[in-house]
Formats: sequence, structure tokens, C-alpha cells
Amino acid sequence: ANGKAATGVPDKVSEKANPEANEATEIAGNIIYHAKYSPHFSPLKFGPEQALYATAESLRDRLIQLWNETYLHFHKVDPKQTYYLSMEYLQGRALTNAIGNLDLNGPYADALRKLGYELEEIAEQEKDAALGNGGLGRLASCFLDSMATLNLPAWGYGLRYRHGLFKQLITKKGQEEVAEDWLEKFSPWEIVRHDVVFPVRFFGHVQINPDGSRKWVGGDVVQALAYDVPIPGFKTKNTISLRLWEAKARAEDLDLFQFNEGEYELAAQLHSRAQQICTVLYPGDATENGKLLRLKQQFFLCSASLQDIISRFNERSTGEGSRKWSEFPSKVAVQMNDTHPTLAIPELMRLLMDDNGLGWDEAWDVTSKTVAYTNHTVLPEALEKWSQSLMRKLLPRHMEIIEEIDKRFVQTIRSTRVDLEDKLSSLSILDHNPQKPVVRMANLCVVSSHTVNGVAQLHSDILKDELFADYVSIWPNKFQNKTNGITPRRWLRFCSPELSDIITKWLKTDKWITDLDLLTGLRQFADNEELQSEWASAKEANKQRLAQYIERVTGVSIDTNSLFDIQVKRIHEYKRQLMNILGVIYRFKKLKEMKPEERKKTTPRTVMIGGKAFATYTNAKRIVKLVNDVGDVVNSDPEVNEYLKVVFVPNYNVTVAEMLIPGSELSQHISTAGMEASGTSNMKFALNGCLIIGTLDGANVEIREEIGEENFFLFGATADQVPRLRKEREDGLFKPDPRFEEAKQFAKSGVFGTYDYGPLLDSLEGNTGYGRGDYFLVGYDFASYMDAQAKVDEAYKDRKRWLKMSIMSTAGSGKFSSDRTIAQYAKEIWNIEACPVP
Ligand code: GL9
Repeated sequence: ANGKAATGVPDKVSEKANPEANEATEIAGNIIYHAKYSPHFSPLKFGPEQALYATAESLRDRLIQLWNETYLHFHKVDPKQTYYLSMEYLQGRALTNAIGNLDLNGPYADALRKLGYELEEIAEQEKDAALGNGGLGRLASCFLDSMATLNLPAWGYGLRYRHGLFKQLITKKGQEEVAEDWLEKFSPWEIVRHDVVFPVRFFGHVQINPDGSRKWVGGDVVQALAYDVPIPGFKTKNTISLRLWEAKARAEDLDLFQFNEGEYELAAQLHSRAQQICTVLYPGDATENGKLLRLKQQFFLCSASLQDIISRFNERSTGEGSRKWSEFPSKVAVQMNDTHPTLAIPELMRLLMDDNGLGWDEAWDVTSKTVAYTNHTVLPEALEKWSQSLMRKLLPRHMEIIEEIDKRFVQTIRSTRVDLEDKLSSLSILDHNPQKPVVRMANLCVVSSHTVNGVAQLHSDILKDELFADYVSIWPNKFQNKTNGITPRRWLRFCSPELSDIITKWLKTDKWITDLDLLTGLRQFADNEELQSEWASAKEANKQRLAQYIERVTGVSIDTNSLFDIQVKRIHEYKRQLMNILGVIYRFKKLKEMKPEERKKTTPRTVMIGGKAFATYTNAKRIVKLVNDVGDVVNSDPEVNEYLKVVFVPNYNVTVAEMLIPGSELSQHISTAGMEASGTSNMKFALNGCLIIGTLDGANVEIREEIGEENFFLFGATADQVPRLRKEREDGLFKPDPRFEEAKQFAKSGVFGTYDYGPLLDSLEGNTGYGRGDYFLVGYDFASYMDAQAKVDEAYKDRKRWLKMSIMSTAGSGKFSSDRTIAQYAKEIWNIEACPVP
């Protein structure tokens, strides 16, 4: 920090004559005001951290104004509104985004300079709000940005986890997890709404009233308290809400008698049970307790959100008396982000029937016209199934409702579709397998939703042709595709201002920021030398910035003349980071074998791999360790390290992505075909002019279509070949390429330390002997992967060609704006329209 600023809050800043300077002066005054009169720190110091909070609060003043206007406007117009229910949001930092969306970058930078700070330095003080695991949570955050920017009447609902995703430390043992604490000081962005509180019940029993109606009573009652986070749209007044629920016990739940008897823990039992609900994102669910907590979290989100939605529906009623419930679906759309919020279905049924007196048919009609479901994966282990007994214990009334939905569905199919009789055991919601009776949440979603969508064309086709094929024969029009997207504000305009300015200059407009298809206008200049040289210098600047970051966090110095090759995503066997590192191992071995003059002819590379492994996923953790061990050996090898460096980027998160993606030149999206539903970082890389090496999987297929096959390094089996290849591989009928054997042997030889990589590498063998079948087909795809990598090396030597490909990638990325995705959801699923604040 700057010496003079560290002495205390400055008194005032001097005025200047011109209007720009006036705005900056006013903002600086506002920042000073907050530092003094909304104090969170003792008064003697005004360091970067104090400046961050005061700056954020000055922005919040503006946001609150716009936010209230938006809320009142929606209230007055009473449009149909969408509620996006998601257990995860990966918001990242908010400061730069808010300043950028409000179009106040210049004035804020000037204001802070008057106070002795650079805006970037202040922005770096902010912690990431990491209330999500990966792609699914980040998608929800991109969607909020687009909803606000498109002026849509839409809101997000989620949970206010005290500890978001863990922080990843890399030690000699590999990955270690420590709790992250984004609320350690407090978040300047959230506003607690003390008047928005709903009771949420757990356990208890169903009481049957004399009139035959049913009521859920008893059990524990926890309060859901609303915390709102403002979501500003880009250059629009519309500012929407991300409402995060926190769980609180009631005062009367503290047993004062027991407390005074000295039984402190017993006395506060209910308090501590309430507190557990929002303590961590994704508590481990290997134990019964863990499963119970996760189910509680899901219900807590659904129940609080639906009570809130219903109360808003009633509040906006214009005429006398209350509204007709049949109007509900024309005022409310509920989108379930994966199966995690499935309990919204029986909870809406319960609220309508038990609390508002609707009959089954009426309640079902309303519910099934209101809810829609997005599927994000076909991996069987990720399709949620809840034990019926657990569900009955925690949510007895909901279990009854689910049983009734299932009964009616099965009856209808029996009477209308005799041909499906033998499919009913897999189509029904309840799986009555006597060993383990479960509720299949995806089935409940499909049966109850008016629309079901996948997240890329290939994925949606797989849903229709395989996973949900029999449902398609019942409801042919229920299924849709909505290819994912990313917000071009955060993922280009704000994370790479250099490249953005060049794009604006050549397109002669900055309208591309909200109309990303305009990027195609760059195609005509892809060969232009002037553009190419500007493009190259922007990329170079981003590479420099990235290199400095890498050196700071890992101590490894990397050469910006080398090809920056990046794979960042959650560590998973289907994503095949193991194939990447085996390729690196092979490259290292070949470099070692070369004569010095031969090495000089190779393309120097820096391979960066980053991502978190789920804490109990053993093979994923072994992969992290292997990448680190390979890096240690390669980077300290004086013969080779001029041509190859390997870096594990620790603690990958949104903020790290904002640094890595602009500085990337090649990125790897190399999942086994058919397994990655979409991917979204592939879109971010392409948008930033980074070339992709990848399989025909998820959104890669569409990216390649858009940017042109000559600009994409394709390899590998296709999704339709996978089942046959898997069988052959398992049966030991397929003989892998010699390069694959050589790489594995070398990895096992001990060159990379004493850790036993046998068990990890054996997972890549066919079912002969010790092998486990190579389910992810690394052995099959390795040959074409290495061939594609050789093409990358060649292409990089031709600078003009590479730059052209890079420009073409950006130029063809327009489709992948989340503005396009959200506009399609709005029109084709939600049936809502823009409602701009005048
Ligand atoms: C995921 C898919 O695996 C991705 O391919 C997809 O891009 C995103 C968003 O649709 O959803 N589904 C899923 O469960 N996750 C995804 O990333 N997992 C995590 O978020 C950890």
C-alpha cells in the first residue's frame, strides 16, 4: 500500500472544474464518508482493505437506488417473473463487475487515485464468493448477469453458505483442503432483510383433520432469513436480486431452564442444528448424517423460496380479495438448476393444498405448469436418489405427495400405454428395490415439469435418445436444448480490457458487449497484419500478467515466448487430466532423448493444470499429486526446462480464471465423448482467442461448428463409438499405441518420485490382469491426442496462421453469450418478457 494513505481516513479531496473530475471528486467524497461513518475498522488506518469496504459501500448506495426502482417497477407492472432455484452460485468478486456494469470505471479509478490507490489494487482485496463447485454454479452466476442485462423480471434464490468451496493448498502430500471464509469480515454486497423471514419445518408428522385435509405438524422449525445481493445489469437501470437464505433458530428455542442448569449444549441444541444448515457448501454425504444435512439444505432452499414467491404473488394482487390460483403459472416460472431443488415440486403442492385449500387436480395443474428442469449431467453417480425412509423421516408430508404423484403417473401409463408396461419399473419415481428403496429425483422432475432441457445440443440429444427416451415417447414436446453460455462482460470486457479495446476499435462499436454476434465482423480482418500485431501485443501483455502471477504463487518462472497451454476445471477422471499429464510425460521423455540442436527445433511449451479434487475422490487427488511431481522434476531439469515447464496452478477459482483465460493460447477440453454435458470454460477460452484441443463432446461440437473446423484441434472417439470401444477395451481386445505404453512405463519408473502411481495408472489398463477396464478410454484416444498435439506444435511455429486462428476463435464465439441462452429460456421455456425500468 501507499505510505501516505496508510495514516488514516483523508479529510476531503480538492475540487476540479471539469465534470468528469467532479464525478470522481464526488465518488472520492463518498468513499471517505463510508470510511468514516460506516466504520468496520478502527479509525487510524485507511489501508487497501479499508478502502475496499468503503469503495464497495459507495457503490452499494447507487445499487440500492436502482435496485429499489427495479423492485417497485416490477411490482407496478406485475409481469410474469422467473425464479431461478440453485444450490450453487459461483459469483467470484463483485467490485470490478459492478463498476463495469454501471459504466463508472474512469471515475472510480480517478477517485481512488485521489485517495492514493489504484483501482486494481483495491479490487484485489476482495474475496471470492465461492458458493458453488464448478461449471453448474458459475453458469447460474452468468445467467443472473444476463437476466439483469436483458431487463428480465427474474431472480435467483440460493443458500448463504458461511463457508463456500474449500481452499486448496498444495503440499508435499498433494491437495489439502482448508475451510474458506468469505464472510470472515463481512460481505459489503449483501443486505439482510429483517422483514423477510419464513418458517421451515423438518421431521414431525402428518395430521389428518376432520374434513379429511392433511397438515404437517410437529418437528423442528427453523427460520429462513433473506440476504439479498444486488445483480446490476450492464448499462441498464435494472438491478435484480440474488436472494440467499440463512437458517436461524428462534429465540424461544433456547432452553433457558437447561441453560441455567449448566447444560449449555443441550439448551442450545436447536440453535446448533439450525446453524448447521448453512455452514458449508456440499457437506460430505458418505454418512447418514451427511445425507440428512444435504437433504435439509435442499428442502430449506425450496421451502423458503416458494413461501416467498407465493407471498409476492399475493402481494401483487391488484383487485379485491386474493388472486385466483389458476393465474399462478401466468405470473410465476420456477427453474430448477439440476435435481438439487426438486423438492420445490412437492413443497409447492403442499403449500397449495394444505395451506391454501386447493384440491389435488388444481394444485397439480398449477405446479406442473410452473416448474421446469435443467439436466446438467448424464453421469449415473450424479443423478440424485434419496432413500425413501430418510425422506419419510425428514419430510413425511412430502413423501406422501411424491407417492401420490408416482401412483397417478403409473396409473395413467398403465391405462394409456400398455406398450410401456415393462418400462414402468425404470420410469416410475419410486424405485421399490427391496434392498434400497429410493426416490429418483430426475424422474420426479421429468414427470412434473412442463419442460426439460439439456445444456448443449449433443447432451440434449443423449437425454432424448438414451436417458429419457421412454418419457419422450409419452411427452414428445417436453424436451428442449438450451446450449450454455457465458457473460461477455466478466469473461472478456472486464478480464481483458486490452483485447476488448482492440475489438471495439476494429468493429468501430462497443455494441458487441451486449450483442456478441457482432464479433463475426472481425472475420474480414483475420488476415490483416495491423490487427494481428495489435492482437499479439494484447495477448503478450496478458501472458506477462499471468507469468507474474504464476511466479508469485508457485515460485516457477515461465517464459512468455513459450506456448501457454492450459487445462483448468474440476479434477475428474472423465475430464482426463491424466491423459494430459501422460502426454506431458511422453514429451519430457522425448526431449530428454533428443540432442540439444534437435530440442531447439521444438515448440517450447508451458503446461498449466489447475482444479480442485473432491475431498474424498482418491484418484482425482492422485492426479493432482502426479501433476505436481512431474512439475518438480521437469522444471528443475536444466536440459529440458527451456522447452517444457509444468505448473499446477493452486486453488483454481473464478478470480484465478480471470487471470488465466486471457493469457491462454491453447486450452484442453478433452473429456471422453458423451460425458461432459457442455463445458463452459471452453467458451471463455475461445472468446479470448485461445485455441482448443478437444474431443467431439458437449459444447465443443458447437464451438467447432461456429469457429470453423480448421481452427480447432480435434481428436478422439465420438460419443456413438464409445460403448463399443469400452467393451473392446475392457475385454482387452484393443491394443493401445506404443506411445501410451511408453508414457505409462516411464511414469511408473520412479523418475517422478517415490509415490506409488501404480493404482492410478492401472485404472488405464484393459480388464486383463490388474486392469480396471480404462472406462474413460484414455488408452484408445491417446494416439489421436498425441497426433493432434503435434499439429498444435506445428501450427504455433507459423505465427501468422496462429494469430489468424486466434482471431477466428473470438470472431466465432458470439453464439456462446449467456444473453443468447437466457433470451431462449425466456422465450421458449419461461414465457416472460423484458420489463425495463424507465
Ligand atoms: C455440469 C457439467 O458437468 C458441465 O459440462 C456443464 O457445463 C455445467 C453447466 O451446465 O454443469 N454439471 C455438473 O454437475 N457440474 C457441471 O459442471 N458439476 C459442477 O459444477 C461441479
